[in-house]
Amino acid sequence: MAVRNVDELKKVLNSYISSVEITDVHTHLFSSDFGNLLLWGIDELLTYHYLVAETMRWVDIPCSTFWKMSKKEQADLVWDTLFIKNTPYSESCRGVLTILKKLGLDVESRNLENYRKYFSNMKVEDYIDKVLELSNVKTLVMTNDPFDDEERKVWLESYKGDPRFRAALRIDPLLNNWDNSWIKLKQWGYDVSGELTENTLKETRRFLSDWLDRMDALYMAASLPPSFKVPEDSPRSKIVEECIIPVSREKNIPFAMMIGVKKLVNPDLRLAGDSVGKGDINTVEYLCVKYPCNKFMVTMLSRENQHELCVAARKFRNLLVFGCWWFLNNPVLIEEMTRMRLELLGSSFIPQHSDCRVLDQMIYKWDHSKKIIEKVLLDKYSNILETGWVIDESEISRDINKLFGENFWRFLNA
Ligand code: HDL
Ligand code: ZN
Repeated sequence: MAVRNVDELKKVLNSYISSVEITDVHTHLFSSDFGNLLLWGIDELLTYHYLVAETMRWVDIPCSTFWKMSKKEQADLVWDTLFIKNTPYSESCRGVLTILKKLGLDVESRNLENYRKYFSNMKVEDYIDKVLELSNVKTLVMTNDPFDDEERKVWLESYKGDPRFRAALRIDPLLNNWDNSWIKLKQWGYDVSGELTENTLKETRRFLSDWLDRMDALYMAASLPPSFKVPEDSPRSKIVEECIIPVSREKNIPFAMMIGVKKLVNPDLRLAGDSVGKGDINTVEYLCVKYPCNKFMVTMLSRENQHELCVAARKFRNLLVFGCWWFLNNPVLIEEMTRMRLELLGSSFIPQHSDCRVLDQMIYKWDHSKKIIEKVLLDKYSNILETGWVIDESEISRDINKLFGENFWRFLNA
């Protein structure tokens, strides 16, 4: 059916955005195989590190006192501080309220004990089904770290798999902490040394290949500091060019670079202590041009990197830009970045990933982002209608499917 005016457009756009099956390309969730590594429920939601950081701005207890509290005591303090003593304006606070509403709980009651009761009767398998159904996420990609002892044990001993949960091999320790990581590889039977000899590089490639196969990983990923540079005279640069590039080429899988994390600027905040710095787009361009048969997914943490990342994507079809990551995952910046990307790249990018650490967050992260993406797309389609161009409903459906999943799967299969 041809869409000729804004009223028809609004209806068609809303129906497709509301019903599109989503592929969530980056999360920190785990299938039920991984037991307690999968976080869920109101107390995990309230102690999400974003809310911990926001709470510590108001209270005068030392972080060490907070960390000594039980999970319930921490959640009580966060709830009282951010939701009762202050208005929950922030995106992560509002997210908790969206989740409660979508679950059909009485948000107006502000009764945390009642919310806890709802979760106390829930089986995790049932809740996974409920959350994925509510958020319309068909497939999500985990963040899988073989250097995490608890997770590695599951992969080696008990993993069965859930087709909705796909793996990504996360290799931060290899790239950002080689001096300690090579010792672990040696313990695991890889004939490596601290020095990056040919044999060490070969054995490191074998390590990557073994884990990519074991996990049936869709891509390899690493979060990287603002100073991330290739080429440079460093173990990280050598491992990227001598290990990651050849193995991802051989397996024909992307290397996902998540650039701009300044780790632990406030160590007392632990996971909540990381910050942001502007990364170097020259490294992205260097890798894309030198390795045209390799595929790179890139997200950058600094707002100041976004425009040059879009321009770089215009130059390289082996570069797929994805998500509004972490400190960018706020309405004002999601809107700005989505407009910029549509205007520079058309629909050849992945507008969002959830980055969920707590299962329930799927509900709000996608609800909030879809509303903003819909608003921007309404503008863009309206601009086109004004020229006399007529858009068919099937074309809107095609575009939405590409943005919310097909661009990712097509890139993987390219
Ligand atoms: O490195 C990452 O994947 C980041 O997303 C971090 O996990 C960060 O702590 C986070 O949870 N961001 O949302
Ligand atoms: Zn993440």
